[in-house]
Amino acid sequence: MIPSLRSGATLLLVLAMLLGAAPLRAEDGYDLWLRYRLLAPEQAKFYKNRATELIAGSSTPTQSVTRGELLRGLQGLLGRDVPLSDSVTRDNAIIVGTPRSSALIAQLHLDTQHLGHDGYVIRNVVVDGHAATAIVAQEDMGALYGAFHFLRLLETGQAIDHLDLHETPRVKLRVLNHWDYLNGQVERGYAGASIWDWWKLPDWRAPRYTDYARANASIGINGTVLDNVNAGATILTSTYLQKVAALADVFRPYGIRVYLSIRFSSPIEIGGLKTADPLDPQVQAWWQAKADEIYKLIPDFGGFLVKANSEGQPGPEDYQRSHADGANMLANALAPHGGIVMWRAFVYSASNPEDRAKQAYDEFKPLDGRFRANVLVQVKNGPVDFQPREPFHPLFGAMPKTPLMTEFEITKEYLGFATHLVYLGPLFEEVLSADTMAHGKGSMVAKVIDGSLDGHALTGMAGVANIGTDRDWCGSDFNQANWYVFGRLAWNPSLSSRAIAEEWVRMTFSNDQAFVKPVVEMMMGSREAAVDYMTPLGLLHLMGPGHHYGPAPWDASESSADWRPVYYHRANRQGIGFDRSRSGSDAVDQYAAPLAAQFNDLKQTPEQYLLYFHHIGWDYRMRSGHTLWYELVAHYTQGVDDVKRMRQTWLGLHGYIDEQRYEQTAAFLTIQEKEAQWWRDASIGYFQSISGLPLPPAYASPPQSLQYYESLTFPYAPGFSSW
Ligand code: GCV
Repeated sequence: MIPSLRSGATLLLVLAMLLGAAPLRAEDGYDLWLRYRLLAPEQAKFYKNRATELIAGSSTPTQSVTRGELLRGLQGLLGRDVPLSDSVTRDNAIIVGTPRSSALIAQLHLDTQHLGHDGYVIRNVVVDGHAATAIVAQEDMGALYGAFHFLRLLETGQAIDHLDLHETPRVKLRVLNHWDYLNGQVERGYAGASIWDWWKLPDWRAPRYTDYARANASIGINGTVLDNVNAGATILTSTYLQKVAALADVFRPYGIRVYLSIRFSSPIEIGGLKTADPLDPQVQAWWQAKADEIYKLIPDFGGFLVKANSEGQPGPEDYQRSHADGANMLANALAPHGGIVMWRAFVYSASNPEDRAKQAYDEFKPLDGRFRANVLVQVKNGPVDFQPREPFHPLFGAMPKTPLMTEFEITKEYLGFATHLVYLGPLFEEVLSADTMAHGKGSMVAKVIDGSLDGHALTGMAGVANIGTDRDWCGSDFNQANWYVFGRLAWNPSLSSRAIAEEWVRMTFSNDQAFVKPVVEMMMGSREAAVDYMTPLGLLHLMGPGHHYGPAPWDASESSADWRPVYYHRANRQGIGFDRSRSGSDAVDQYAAPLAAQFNDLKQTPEQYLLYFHHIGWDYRMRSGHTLWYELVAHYTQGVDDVKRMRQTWLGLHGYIDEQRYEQTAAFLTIQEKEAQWWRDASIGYFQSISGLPLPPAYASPPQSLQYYESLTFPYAPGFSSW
């Protein structure tokens, strides 16, 4: 690590002025983590001496993009143009390419076969008697990923003298899922409208599409599903496929494949058929013809994502066929073209009296081994629905014959929308590092996802995008970290969320340790803070009906029982929690035997999942020695205190970054503090009305009546309407 230049904000300002640059000029967040701002003089000087010239081809679109990125990055970070060269003319050149594209790379005789399509090596080498840094790959895409990695080293102030880095992604399909409608609305989107301007496509290809592809490539994302899983049939019409093809053209040099969410009943809606029965030969022929049409326009089309027989979407069960029948029919149509199907396991039905948390497992576990080789089953990280915390989904580890993708929600539907600062890295890491025990100890979810547990080559990770037309893409600067951490973990699910937070902070804001350290601490604690002020101790789904904003533990207004908060917490005079033990819904037995035994036993259940698995008395003694009621109040209060601390931390960081981004974060933290307090007060007020217990001494009563909290309404909350 190169030593940081200074420890106070003043010196940086002085240096910036000496350099003649406007100090910390306002930024609107558009540049994400690819800002490439001039490094501190000592750092820039150090790297300049190690980047004297650039040797990079440009005979394919991806090569051109790679070369352009290195030129742009080096110019920005070092403050001067790095000359391009065809041969090594001096020490410390940067050479990038593949043995096929570059004679210089070929003469290094590095083994690149094992790097596959996306892998790369970054190594200090000697070429023609000169020291150089080589970014070497087997394919162009690997070289682009390597170039981004190299620039990241500079942006985060890493040493580059003894490099010997080998990287290959552990997951094959690293895919964003956009919940975007063709009318421009984004379901659960809090960053403006959809970035796809369908009306102007295919003729107008907005520059933002290229910036989007570039940002994704920089973190290894290699696929995007353009439309909402609640899909209409229109996306498959010829008119729209032309538009999709235009986007695919823009994304191709960046290694991003396009996928589509499809509506299972499309053969009826746009094909004139009377049925969408997957075993009907006419239906099968329709999908085959549709696949042929798509691949004529988009030869590298990725495939389909399908939400079927879930929340009102049509599906194979409408014809008494199974999910496997439906998925395989689509997979047959795509297979000749190399396409795949991502079939979602997010299924539950209000007419099924079974615990909602059990329904996906009940339906999919028996289908293990019945899916075609080009089908992945896409499973949400938890059994209910992207809650601030829930245990990992019991399907992980339970379907060894089927490749399972995990689906994370990057957009913060249940976590305070755009304004709350909640870094999702710890949530993702908690799930990926959870041990399913499917093949004994060490059977982590990450190993299910990367295929190593059961020997699958087809692997994937999906994240529901938080991207919209806002200048900063994600609705707040800190929400960008959630896009970033998703990509980095999809590349390597074993990375630490703390390390990722640190590199993101350095690239997005500053390399100054006096800024980096407290901000990383703040980010790392932010998810737990949200769990505490929203749904501590295993509670979940207590958000307002429909829009999912703010507390509504009292709510029973939803048409479907399993959308109602009261369904989830089951609080009564005696106690609180959903009994999923063997004496309750027995969801515990969907987990591998040792975990089932642990979760079934109240005393052994981790307290963070307590009320998810057990209904227990208000006076139950927790490990702390306090009663459950006391702990509940303490957790809610702790969450608020944590946010107060986050805000104080940020207030102490004024001057380290530009005013524009500083001020917005400060304002958003003020909103978060106010709303954390609201969550705490409303929740405690409600649960107290049920338990009838006094607040523990030293804990403040809610300032308003429960009726007041219940009376609040949120018309036009973003991300939700009647669609
Ligand atoms: C796209 C939850 C969300 C819905 C979402 C659904 C899904 O229910 O609230 O907006 O629909 O999950 O993942 O399909």
